Amino acid sequence: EQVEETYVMIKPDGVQRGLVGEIISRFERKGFRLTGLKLFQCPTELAEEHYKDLQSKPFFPKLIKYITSGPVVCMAWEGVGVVASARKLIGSTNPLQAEPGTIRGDLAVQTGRNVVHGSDSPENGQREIALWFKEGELCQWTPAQAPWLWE
Ligand code: YYY
Ligand code: MG
Repeated sequence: EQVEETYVMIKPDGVQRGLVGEIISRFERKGFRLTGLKLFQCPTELAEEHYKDLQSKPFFPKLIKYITSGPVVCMAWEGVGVVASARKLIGSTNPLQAEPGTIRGDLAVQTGRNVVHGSDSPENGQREIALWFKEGELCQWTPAQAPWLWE
């Protein structure tokens, strides 16, 4: 059982709509470990680097405009299975196809306004955390709940 890290980000629509507490709560209650958290106005170059695999897509310019249109909330979460689990909590890319009970299924209607990002692999989790956080912005700590969450 390999400990993984994932990068989760509340996009500008989530911040503008006042959903920050609601979204963080869902991850917090689940039982992974939070190792990084900040409100951040993303520069264009960083958004382009983050989404570089999508550079050739027709929606890329719109996506970069959206992600840089206001502050985002950057999070790093750690734990066994956290990458796939966070994607499940988030739901399908198109919110109309996302299951009820997921963040996108409960809180969004359009792919272009789907309120939250989650890394799609452990490799991308590490890559994205290194991209969005500086050294010294991440905390290794032991939650008081640890023995009640992890055997
Ligand atoms: O990982 P996830 O966010 O679920 O989807 P990706 O395929 O990685 O696309 C990233 C991002 O791009 C998506 O959350 C919204 C946007 N997007 C879009 O605006 N239009 C599409 N047809 C596909 C993706
Ligand atoms: Mg993706």
